[in-house]
Amino acid sequence: MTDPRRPTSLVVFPFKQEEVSVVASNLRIASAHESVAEVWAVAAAEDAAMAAVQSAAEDIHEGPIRVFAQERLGSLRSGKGDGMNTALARAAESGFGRVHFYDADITNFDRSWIDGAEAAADDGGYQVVRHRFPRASTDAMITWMITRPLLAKQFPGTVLPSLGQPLGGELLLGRSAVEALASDRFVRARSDWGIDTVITHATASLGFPMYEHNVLDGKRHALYGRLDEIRAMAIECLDAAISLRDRARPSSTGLFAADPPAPAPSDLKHTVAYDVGPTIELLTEGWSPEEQGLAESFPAGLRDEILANIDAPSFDFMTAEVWGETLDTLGSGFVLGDAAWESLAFRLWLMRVLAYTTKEALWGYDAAIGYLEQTIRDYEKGADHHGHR
Ligand SMILES: Nc1nc2c(ncn2[C@@H]2O[C@H](COP(=O)(O)OP(=O)(O)O)[C@@H](O)[C@H]2O)c(=O)[nH]1
Ligand SMILES: [Mg+2]
Repeated sequence: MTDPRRPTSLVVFPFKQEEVSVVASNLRIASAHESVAEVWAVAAAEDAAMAAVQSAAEDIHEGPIRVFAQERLGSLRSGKGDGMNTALARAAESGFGRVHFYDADITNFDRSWIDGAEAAADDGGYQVVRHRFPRASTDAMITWMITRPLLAKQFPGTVLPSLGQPLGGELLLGRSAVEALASDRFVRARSDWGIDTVITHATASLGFPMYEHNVLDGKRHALYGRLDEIRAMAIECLDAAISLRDRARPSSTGLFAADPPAPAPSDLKHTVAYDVGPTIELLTEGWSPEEQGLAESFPAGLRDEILANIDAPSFDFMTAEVWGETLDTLGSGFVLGDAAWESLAFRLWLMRVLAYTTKEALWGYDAAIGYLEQTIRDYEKGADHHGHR
């Protein structure tokens, strides 16, 4: 029997290049929590950013903090996945009862994030508690346009299309989930931005009871400007979602519960999450003959609309339905690491994001989010309809 008063949770912050004061504040908050036995900050590399966090951590005395660099464990670009997998491997060998992961750049992190996850794990016995929070209607464009549609198409009728934030990096894993993930070779290989997608799929398909917990004030963190700042993330998350195609289907009877939907804070309702004008310019820049050739292999109607972007930006045609067909074509052709495929996939995603931003996103927050949710239900229904698994 473990002593219920003894803290047994580990909190992990993967970090690369973040504001040191923000990281330090998060380390302090986590290590001061009475459920937390230890805090780990896992750096992308042994570099100046790691040294700065290490030095800041030396001034924190609330509890033990370890700062170390990630190991090379996976087979793709070495990124956040190696960071999370390094922590999972070490945690599986230690005695922690639970492991929390949080992004290091959250500026409104406080003890309520830990409380919320611990409470769901205590009360409901959930092995996986995922934090979910409201986002601006033009934020989360990888989640809404890539990950959720592909989960809906590939795993209709399971828990996966219902998850609000399948890419969320804020979650609690119970001991069994930590051990299962640490010994999962498919998860371990995913060293890049695809890690969150494969962890979400793995925990669901292993049948761990799962809970989605609301963080009412939203997650405040570093935002971006032109969408090419998240180009690698979009491409790697696309590849990760496609890579699940032939993986296990979660049973539809797995235990899943979530906090009820909650209203978004009003400032979020008026935030435009990225710079639209400069992003439009990316549609026409730098088409290579190889990329053009790939676009020519798309279904006839679609092909001409896509290729029009060589001369002038054009994206109104990329409706939810057309995007669904585009995802199908990407699903059978896209090759990670192939420059022409990456450029084309990124550009197609931009077309979809811009089509939505300049039309449905203008309807106001609640209507826009309602529309996005409906697109996911439609992708899921369309997949059922076509007898997809
Ligand atoms: N260990 C490690 N952490 C990373 C790496 N890349 C990003 N991170 C961290 O992963 C978290 C999420 O990254 P962020 O850029 O905030 O993604 P976003 O919030 O989805 O835009 C942050 O804490 C980053 O510092 C990496 O290569 N290794
Ligand atoms: Mg962030």
